[in-house]
Amino acid sequence: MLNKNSKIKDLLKTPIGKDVVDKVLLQMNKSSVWIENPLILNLKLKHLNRFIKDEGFVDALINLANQDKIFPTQEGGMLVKTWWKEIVFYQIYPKSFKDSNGDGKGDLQGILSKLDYIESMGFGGIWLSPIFKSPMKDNGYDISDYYAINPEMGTMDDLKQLIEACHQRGLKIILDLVVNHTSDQHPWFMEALNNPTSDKRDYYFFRDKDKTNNWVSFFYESAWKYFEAQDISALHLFASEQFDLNWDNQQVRDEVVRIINFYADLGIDGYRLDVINYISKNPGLPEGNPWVGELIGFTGIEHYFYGPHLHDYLQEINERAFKPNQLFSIGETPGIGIETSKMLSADYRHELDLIFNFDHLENPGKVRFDQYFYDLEYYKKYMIKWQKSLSNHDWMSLFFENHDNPRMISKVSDQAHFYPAIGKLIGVLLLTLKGTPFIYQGQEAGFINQFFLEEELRDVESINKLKQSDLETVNAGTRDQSRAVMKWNHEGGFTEGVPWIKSQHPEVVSIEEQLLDPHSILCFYKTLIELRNNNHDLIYSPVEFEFEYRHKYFGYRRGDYFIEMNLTSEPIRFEPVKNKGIKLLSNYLGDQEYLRPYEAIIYRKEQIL
Ligand code: ISL
Ligand code: CA
Repeated sequence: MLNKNSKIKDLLKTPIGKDVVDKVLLQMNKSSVWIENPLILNLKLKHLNRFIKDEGFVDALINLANQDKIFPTQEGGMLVKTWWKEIVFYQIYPKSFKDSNGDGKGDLQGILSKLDYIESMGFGGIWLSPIFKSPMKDNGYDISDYYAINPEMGTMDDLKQLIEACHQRGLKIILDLVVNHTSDQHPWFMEALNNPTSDKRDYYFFRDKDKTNNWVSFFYESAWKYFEAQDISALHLFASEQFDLNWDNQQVRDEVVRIINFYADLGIDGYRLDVINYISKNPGLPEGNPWVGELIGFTGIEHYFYGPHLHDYLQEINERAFKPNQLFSIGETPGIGIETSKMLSADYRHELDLIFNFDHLENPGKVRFDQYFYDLEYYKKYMIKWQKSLSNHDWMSLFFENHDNPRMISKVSDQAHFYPAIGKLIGVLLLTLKGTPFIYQGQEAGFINQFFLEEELRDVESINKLKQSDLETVNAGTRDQSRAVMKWNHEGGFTEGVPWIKSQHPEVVSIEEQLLDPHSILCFYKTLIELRNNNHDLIYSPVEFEFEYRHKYFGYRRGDYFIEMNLTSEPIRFEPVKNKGIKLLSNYLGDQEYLRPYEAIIYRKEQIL
C-alpha cells in the first residue's frame, strides 16, 4: 500500500500511478525522460505538495494508486480470434445520416436505405449513436426512456427491421448504452426530484445547496444544478439536463442489466458504453483538486474517472448481462491510459472487450479547442507505445473521428491540395495497424471542417463554450463539425426538407460522385477495407516497426505486408528499406525515388509460385 512516504518510483509501479504520471506529463508537454531522473524517482509523494500546493492531490493520487494492486499481466494466454477483431466498424450519428421523411432529421428508415452502401464498402458492422426517447438536449445522450425509440427516429418496429436487415447482410449492429446519466425528463429523475422519500431518490446524487462541491461539468459550468422549488441540488457531469446515476445503488445496476438484456433479446450484437469509466464516484463526493482542474480542465475528475468500484460494477454487468448474451462491449473511457485500459479490457479481467482511448486525438499540451495543426509524428510515437504494449490478452480500437471531434484532415492541414493524400493516409493507418478500426460517417469520403456562424451552432457544448470564448476558438473544437449532415449526392441528398444543421463543406465531393471516381478517397477506403477483410496478416500478424527513430517516417511490417509513409508535408529522401515487396496500393499515382508529402504505400511480399 502506498502512503505519503512512498516515492515516485513506487507510484510508477502501480497501473493507475503510471497512467496518471503519463497523462500529467502529456498535458504539460514534458517528455517521459523527465521522470526518469533519479532525483525525481526518489522524491517522496508528500513532497509533491510543495510543487502543487495542495494536500488533497497527493491523497487522491494515493487512493487511486492503491485501487489496483498489480499490473495487468503480459504473460501467457492465446490470441483468441473473434469477429469483433476482424471487422471494420462504421459509426453512424443517426440524426445527421439520412432523413427518410423530409423533417430534416435523420432516422432509422434512412439508415435502412443506406445499408447497401455500407455493405458495399466492406464494413462489417455499425455502431449507432443513441436512438432512444430523448428531449435531445444532447442529441440523444440524454435518455428519457430506455425502452422506447425516439419518435423523430422511428419506432421499435423500425429497429427490429434494421437489426434483421443488418443480419441478412452479415452486418453486426451495436447500440449506444448511456447509463452514466439519464435525462432530467426520465421518470426516475422526476420522481426522485419531487418525492424525497421515493426509492428513486437514491438513484441520483442530491445535496443541499450548501453541501455541493467544486466539480465542473464537461460542458463548462458547475456540475450542480439547484432546483429552487424543491430546494435541492443534483449532480450532472454533462449538460444541466443530464443527471448522473448513482451506481452504488444495487437497483440502478439491476435497471442497467434489464436494459442490456432487452436489446440483446432483440438480437443486437453489442454495445458502445458512454463514459463508462465515470460510473463509480468517490464516496462523499470530495472536493476536486484545483491544480488538476486547471491542468485537465474538469475539476473533480480524479474522483470519478477511475472510481473505487469501477471494476466491480463492470464485472457485475459483464457476468449478469454481457457474458450470458455473448455481447461485444466497447467502453468510451476518457482519461484512461495504457495500463488502466488493460485493467478494463484484458480478456482475463471479464470487464469490457475494448475501450476508446483519446490521448492521440490532440498533440501533447493541446486541447480540442486549441487552434493548431496536428503533428502526425506524435501519433506514430503514441502508436508504437500502444502496439508494443499489447499482449495476447489485449486488443485496441483504432479511430481518428467520431461525433465528438472535428474532422481529422482539417486538423492536420489547411492546404486543400494535400487533403486527398492526408485522407487516404489516415485510412492506411487505421486499416493496417493492429486493432479494430472505427470509421465515422463521412470520414471515408474525406469530410472536412468548415466555419460555423453563431446562429449555425447546434451543440450544447459549443453554445456554453461560446459564453467564455470567441467564435474562432469554438469553431476549432465544435462537435458540430462532425455532425454536419451527410452529403450523399451532388445536391446533398440528406433530406427533402431543411436539414437541422449545416451540410458538409460545399467543396467536398459527394459520396455518389466519389463512388464513380476510382481515384477518390472513398474508393481508396473501399480498397483498403477489402484488403484488410481478405488478409488475416493485416488483422492478426504482429506489427514490426522499421526505422522507428527516423524523423517524419513511419514504416512497419505485418506478416507479408510492408507499410510505409511520410507523415509530413515535406518530401523524405533516404536509402530505401530493403525487401519491401511489390507495391500494391498508394495514395499517389506513379512512382518516385522519394516519399512525397503524406505519401502512404502498401507492399506485399512477392508470391513464389
Ligand atoms: O472527456 C472529454 C474531454 O476530455 C469529452 O470529450 C468526453 O469524452 C465526452 O464529452 C464524452 O462523450 C460522451 O458523453 C457525452 C456526450 O455528449 C457525447 O456525445 C458522448 O460521446 C454525454 O453523454
Ligand atoms: Ca426524419
